[in-house]
Amino acid sequence: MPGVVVVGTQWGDEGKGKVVDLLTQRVDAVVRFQGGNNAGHTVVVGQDKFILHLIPSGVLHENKSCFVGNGVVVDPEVFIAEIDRLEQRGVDVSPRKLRLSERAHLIMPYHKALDVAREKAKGKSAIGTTGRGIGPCYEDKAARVGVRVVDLLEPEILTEKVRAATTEKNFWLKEYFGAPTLDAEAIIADYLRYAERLRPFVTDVSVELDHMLESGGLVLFEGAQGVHLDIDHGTYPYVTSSNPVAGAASPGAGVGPKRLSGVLGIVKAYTTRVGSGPFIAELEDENGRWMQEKGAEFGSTTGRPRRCGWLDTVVVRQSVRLAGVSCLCVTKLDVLTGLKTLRICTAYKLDDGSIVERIPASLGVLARCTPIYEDLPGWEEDISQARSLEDLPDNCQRYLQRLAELVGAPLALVSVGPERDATIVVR
Ligand code: 2SA
Ligand code: GDP
Ligand code: MG
Repeated sequence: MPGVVVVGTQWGDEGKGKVVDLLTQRVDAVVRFQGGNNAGHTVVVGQDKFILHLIPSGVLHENKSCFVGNGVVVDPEVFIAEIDRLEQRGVDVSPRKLRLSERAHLIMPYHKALDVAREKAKGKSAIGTTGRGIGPCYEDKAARVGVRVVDLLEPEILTEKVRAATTEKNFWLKEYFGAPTLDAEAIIADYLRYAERLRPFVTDVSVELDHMLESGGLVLFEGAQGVHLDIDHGTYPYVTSSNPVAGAASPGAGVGPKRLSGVLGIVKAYTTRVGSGPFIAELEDENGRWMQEKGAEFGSTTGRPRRCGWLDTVVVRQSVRLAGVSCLCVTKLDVLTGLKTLRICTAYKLDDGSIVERIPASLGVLARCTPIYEDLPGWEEDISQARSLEDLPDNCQRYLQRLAELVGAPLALVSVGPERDATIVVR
């Protein structure tokens, strides 16, 4: 399997960071292909906890390559700070190991200012973005006025682009949003400084990956966010501005689709969502609070509390289809230990009594849906030390079996704690 894609099958924060770190030992390289530093991927090694935002979650391993692909939007200040923080903690993040695509788009200060201003102006209908400038950066990319990593190495082009963009963005910031404007010359000076730090990391990621794959190397493509935050397939407009589906690894890293031979879908054993938008199986009772507390469900980037709910297999089944998931990794199963009855949402009921098994495109229709649940008995036993399926209580095994059955993909891994070794390898 030359290229395996890891994707979140819900609304992100399924535990992709843990799984990517764990699987890195089996591959040669790890690649980010979409999103930016809106992502927060947590890796726990012994007593140490690392939260990665832009740098691939394989970085803690020696002698593995890490790539930031062209599909990622890169805030250079955050990228440099992340390198420095990791280096201070003894992690090798040299240009020998970490490579940055020359085609990746840069998040600029005006992207962050516009993200925040737009959310504020939306008031109650705000998306609940991370405020990191992700949307406005992808907008500029699509509008063909974005600033790319390669522009950092050509100061005249950088200067021209930043001056033009700042003039336009200042107009919107001041005239439309009543927000403070930005100084183009100060931005140019900062970005030219970042250029000197970034220069050694910059490369043609597509070419390097091609060499690696041609010579039999194994590559892991690390998705960020989750399929239901996908700009095309998610709960639009309550989505992010990239494509977290597995297929996006091809354009986002510059590899042909035939290189992608497997897709591992990460499924949290219950559901969480951070930010606004529909969430049919959401709980606002003691069960939801249980998941929030036991699962420590706070945003890894913004610290916002995550909304919690029962496992929704309509959501996951749809992701299995959209991302072509070949097998599953179920995470945070340990968080459910102690709940008497577990509910699994198997379909939705529309207010006219009809059954809905796919998420409707219309948010109006979705708002008329309520969950149909199947109840399963819970378990009391501590499962955090389980290392094989047989170590799990019968009811826990039943829950997993039913999950796999309902979503239509086989189990490959089960995670029972944040640490690397708190994992069951099924197949
Ligand atoms: P944006 O900033 O434009 O991408 O926000 C648009 C929506 O996408 C959601 N989003 C996320 N959802 C879950 N996890 C994410 N990463 C962080 C984490 C989030 C955090 O690991 O916990 O710390 O708050 C992430 N990034 C974007 C976002 O909430 C909006 O709903
Ligand atoms: P990601 O964005 O998908 O990488 O997920 P996050 O890192 O944002 O959130 C997942 C959280 O759950 C992190 O704090 C992880 O350390 C933690 N975690 C991952 N797997 C497990 C697990 O199996 N059990 C428990 N209790 N925590 C886990
Ligand atoms: Mg996260």
